[in-house]
Amino acid sequence: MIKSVPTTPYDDQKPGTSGLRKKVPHFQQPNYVQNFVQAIFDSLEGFEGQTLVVGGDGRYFNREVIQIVLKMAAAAGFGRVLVGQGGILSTPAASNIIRTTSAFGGIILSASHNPGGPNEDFGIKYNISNGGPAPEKITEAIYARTKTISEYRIFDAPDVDLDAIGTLALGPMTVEVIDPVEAYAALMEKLFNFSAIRTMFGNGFSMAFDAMHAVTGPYAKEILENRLGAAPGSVRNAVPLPDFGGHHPDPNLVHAKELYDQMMSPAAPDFGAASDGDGDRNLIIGRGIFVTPSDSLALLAANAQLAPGYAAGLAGIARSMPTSAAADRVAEKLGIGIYETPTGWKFFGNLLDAGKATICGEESAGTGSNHVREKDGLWAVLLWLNILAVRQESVKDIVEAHWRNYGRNYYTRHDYEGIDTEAANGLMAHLRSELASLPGTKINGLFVSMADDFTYHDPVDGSVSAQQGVRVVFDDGSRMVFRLSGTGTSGATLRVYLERLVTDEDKLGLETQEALADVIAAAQSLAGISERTGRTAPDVIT
Ligand code: G16
Repeated sequence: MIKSVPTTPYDDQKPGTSGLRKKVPHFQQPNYVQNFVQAIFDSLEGFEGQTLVVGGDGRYFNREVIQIVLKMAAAAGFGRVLVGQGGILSTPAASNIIRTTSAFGGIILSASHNPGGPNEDFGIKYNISNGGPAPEKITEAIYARTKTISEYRIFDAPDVDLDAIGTLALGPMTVEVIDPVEAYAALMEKLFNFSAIRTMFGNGFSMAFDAMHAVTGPYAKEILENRLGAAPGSVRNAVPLPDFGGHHPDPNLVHAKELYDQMMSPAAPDFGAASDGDGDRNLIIGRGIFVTPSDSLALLAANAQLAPGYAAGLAGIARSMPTSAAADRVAEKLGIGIYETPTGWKFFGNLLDAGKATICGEESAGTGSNHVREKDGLWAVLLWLNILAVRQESVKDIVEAHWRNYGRNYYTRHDYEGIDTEAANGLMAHLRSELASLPGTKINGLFVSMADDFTYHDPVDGSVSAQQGVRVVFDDGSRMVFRLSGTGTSGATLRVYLERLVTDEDKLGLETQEALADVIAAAQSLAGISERTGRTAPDVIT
C-alpha cells in the first residue's frame, strides 16, 4: 500500500560538486532523506515501469537509506530496482550497471573519501541513464523541488532482505539483489590484457593495494588476487566497514601514509595503490615515487594504447581546470583534442557521450574513461598494471622518461579545511575584485600574464557554468588557482592549486614544495590567506 506522508521543506538540500553531502545526524532529521529522494523523483519524467540502480559504499546509514529508497521507488512507479548485495555498489560499478541494463538512472549513497560513522558523513547522488552524475540542470531542479515539497510517498512494507542474491517483489515493483562485483570484473577483463598482467605477477611482481576498509575491498580481492594472481594479502584492509575502521578513506599522502611510507622504504613492493570510500578515486605510488594524479592522467593517456580496450587510440583527453596541464602536451603530441572543464565529474559526461574524449582526469585523484561515466579507481590501477606488464619497466623509470619527453609539471594542492564560511567567501570575493587589474603586474617577483574566473562553455550542449575557480597565470608558465570545495560538510574548504612547468633536464628532480616555493608565496600574499582565515599553514598538502 502506498502512503502519502505530509512533510515540510529543508532549506539546505542543494547538491554540491557531487550530490548532497552532510553529517549523518543531519540526514537523520525527520524526513530529511525522504524529502530529498522525493525531490529527485519529482524532478524526473518517464520512469514508470523502468529500472533504477541503487547501491552505496557501505558506510554507516547505508542500509537504512537503501530501504527508504526502495520503498519510495516502489511508490513512485519504478518497475524494477537493481541493488547490490548488502547494499554495496562501488560508484563506477553502479555506473556500469546503469549503462549495461539500460536503466533509467541510479541512486548512489556515498560521501566518497569523507569519514563514515554515526557522527560522520553521508551522501545521496542521482545518476542519469548514461551512468554519470546528473548534470546541473537536473541538480538545480532537484534543489528547487526540495524547497517546495509538501509530501512524500512510500510503499508500506517490511524491509527487503539485501543479503541474499535473488529477485523479490516489493508491491508492484521487482527488487533484484545482484552480485556487486561480477559485471564490473567482466568489464575490466575486456579492457585490459589480463594474461600479460597475470604473467607479470607470476614472475614475482609485487603490489600493495589499500582498500581502506571501503568499498573496493571485494572488487580488488576478486580482480587482483583471484583473477590476476597477485599474492594473497596484496589487498589489505579489504573488508568494507561502516566507519572505515575509524579512518578517512581518502587515498592521499596524509590518509594513506602507511602505504606511502612502505613504498618509500627499501622493502617496498613494485607497485602501490589505494582507492577511496566509494571506489572512484585512486592513489598510485611506485617504489620510491609518488605519481601525482595530474601526472598519472598524462601518463595513462600517453600509454593507453598498450591496453586492448584503447588500442585504437584516444579521441581526446579531458581534465578539470585545476588539474595540471601535463595532459595537454600529451594530447598535442597525439594530435587529439584536449578539453578543460570545471571541477566535477558530471562535466565530462557530455564529452564522453559525444565521443570527444576517451580519457578524463582530475587532480583530486580521479581518472577514468568512456567505459563508464564515473571516475574509476581500480580501472586506473589496472591500466597502470597493464602498462607495467607491457613495458616491463619500473614506475619510476616510466615517470622519469615521461618528464624528459614532455617536461614536468610540478604540482601541489594546499587545502585549508573547516574555515569560517564568511571569511572564505570574502577571500574569493576579494580575489575576484582584483582580477581585472592583475595582468601586467608582478606578485612576489612573478609577472602576471592572465587572470580570470573560469567560465565553462560546454561544447556539446552549449550550457554555461560561471565562477568555477579564480586562476592567475604567470608568464613563466606557472599558475595558481583558487576555489572553494563543493564537497565539504563543515565550514568552507579553500583549495589552492599551484603549478609550474619545467623542461630543463637538470631541474626535473626537485622537491615539489621547493620547486613551487615562489608561486606558493605569491598565492598566500595575493589572497591574504593568513589574514583572512587566521591559518598560517594548510591542513592538507597533496
Ligand atoms: C567529487 C567530484 C570530483 C571533484 C571532487 C572534489 O569527487 O566527483 O569531480 O574533483 O569531488 O571536489 P571539491 O574540490 O569541490 O571538493 P568525489 O570523489 O568526492 O565524489
